[in-house]
Amino acid sequence: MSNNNTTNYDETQIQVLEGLEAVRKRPGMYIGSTSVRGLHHLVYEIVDNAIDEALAGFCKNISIDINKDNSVTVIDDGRGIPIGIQPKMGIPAVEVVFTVLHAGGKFGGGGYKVSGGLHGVGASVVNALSSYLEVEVSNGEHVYYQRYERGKSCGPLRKIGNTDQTGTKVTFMADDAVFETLEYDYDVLLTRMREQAFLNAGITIVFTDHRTEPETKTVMCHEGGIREFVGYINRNKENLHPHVIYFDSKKEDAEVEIAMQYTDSYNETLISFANNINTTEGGTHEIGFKSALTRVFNDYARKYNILKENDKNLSGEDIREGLTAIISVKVTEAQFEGQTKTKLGNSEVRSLVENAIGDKLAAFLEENPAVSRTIFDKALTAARAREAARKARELTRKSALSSGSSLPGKLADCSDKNPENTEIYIVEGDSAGGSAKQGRDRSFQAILPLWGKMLNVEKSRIDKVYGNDKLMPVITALGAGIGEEFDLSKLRYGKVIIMADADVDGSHIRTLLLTFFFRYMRPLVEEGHVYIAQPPLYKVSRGKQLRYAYSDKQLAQHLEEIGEKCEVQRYKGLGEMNAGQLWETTMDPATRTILRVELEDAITADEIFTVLMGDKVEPRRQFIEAYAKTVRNLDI
Ligand code: 28G
Repeated sequence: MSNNNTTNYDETQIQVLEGLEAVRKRPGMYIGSTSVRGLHHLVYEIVDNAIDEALAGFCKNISIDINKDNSVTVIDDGRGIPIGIQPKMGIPAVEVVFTVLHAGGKFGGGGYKVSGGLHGVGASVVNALSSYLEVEVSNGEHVYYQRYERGKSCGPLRKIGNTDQTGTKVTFMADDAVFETLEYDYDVLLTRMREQAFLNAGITIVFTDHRTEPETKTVMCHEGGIREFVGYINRNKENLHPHVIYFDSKKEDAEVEIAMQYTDSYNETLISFANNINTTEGGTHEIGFKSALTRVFNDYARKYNILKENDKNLSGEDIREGLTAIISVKVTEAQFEGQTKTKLGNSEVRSLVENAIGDKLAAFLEENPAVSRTIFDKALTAARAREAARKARELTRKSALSSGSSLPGKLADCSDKNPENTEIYIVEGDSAGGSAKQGRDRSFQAILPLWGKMLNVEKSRIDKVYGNDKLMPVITALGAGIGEEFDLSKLRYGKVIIMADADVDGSHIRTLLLTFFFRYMRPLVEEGHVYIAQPPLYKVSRGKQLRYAYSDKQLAQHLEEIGEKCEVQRYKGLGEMNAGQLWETTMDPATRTILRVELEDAITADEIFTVLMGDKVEPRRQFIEAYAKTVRNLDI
């Protein structure tokens, strides 16, 4: 990428758009929310600035420390934010960066900024939302220091010492009057930092959590960049070829890198970035990649008679089965579109990516005939499965038409048809299903009982899903289809609530269903429609007094409050509650708790499902040991 604009970049270009007051009034506008997510965004914003300095070629090391008191310190060894007086404002540039909204040129154009956080906000937003922030700049001669409180400087920039180093150090304490919590989640931050270390080959990121005893420290440096990223994502999967395929291409104002590797999985993992921002909504870079891949593979298959004259072309999905690919593009004038501004719009990027991979992928196939054969075998099997699934789908449609109803026989539907009001309980076991049907409010609650062994979709293709007697009722009841055809707007119930026993079997069913939703109805999970019911674990009674406990802690509380002489019943399953109790404890919106299933990010979720439901036993054991917390969250 060429940075020919950087030379014109001077302090006069900093645009003053709004005061920091606006940020404090409406923090959500600038950082998305004031939940833990927004809190994490503060860290991303500051780290992004350090990464930009690395991208500009001046910084090699970045450290991030979560301090004991939940303040955060970020240090880079770049040039140091300029301390010279900015003519327009008459204050040091560093003070402008921290006190003037949109300073830094993200919006002004002409800047070198290519990475960026949620809404392209910067250091001044972090400052505005911090009870205090301290910055230290080393310019190779002196160290300068300034402190701010709630965005306002506490005094002028001061020279506090001498140094032969250069760099920037920022410490901030998020404002507890703004944020719901100040408790950072180390794993969430680590995932993001690791991603940045992969995307910016060669920089070293040291991430330390001082809240634990001893401190938790992770050092990340990936000389191999996104090649290593693919290897990392595939580390728990079975590869079809040992080396990650890699292409890159540079043009004047755009740069593209692609790394890919096939595994024996039935899923596709395509992750794309534009200017280091994860473009979860896709965009022109993904389109370019997919069309090149489809074209090159079909050309090769024709040339070597893998596809005969009368055979149809392989579809893109068939060719991408089992593929893990990362696309990273860097463009000077990135256009972000879509609901969450994570879709790349630049039209020129499409052909850039297409051309970058075309020739090189064709060459790879020619040079690796054995690998090519394996990939084609897989794609051909995928194509046959997809065709079988299509036929099965037609059959279900026809039988639904002839029987007059497309809804499963076991479903007890609700009378309201507006998904905004309705919910469906997917209930494990016939007897619990019976109580749920009796206990429910039939105006807006539908019940679908499930029983018996559920299909593990992690180990089967889509043709096994169609016609599966456990999953088909779920698919038809929800009414939105599966896979490529899934259409959230057709969803028949706004809330999909999984209700299973609080034991090992129940947990297994929950995980299998969640895996199915994640692999075949991902928007359902992403848009927050999936919930887990929380049945009580104990009933505590004494005379006429009756209480339910949903955890051991709560049980202890109840026992303390109503005394020793009470009766405790431990529920082993939903079936032990009668209809009235089930309603009261687990289904009545006024008294129940239900947990919404949230995806922190798709990459981590993919990893969790791969490891939990896949073939490899050792990674599963390690995972459960290391991430007992995550598994609990997932399978609450
Ligand atoms: C440690 C926490 C986060 C940063 C720099 C370096 C420069 C810079 C940052 O400039 C834009 C351009 C010049 C005023 C640029 C230094 C050019 C020459 C920089 C960081 C506006 C800001 N020398 N390092 N910003 N300038 N690290 N780390 O924030 O005119 S921000």
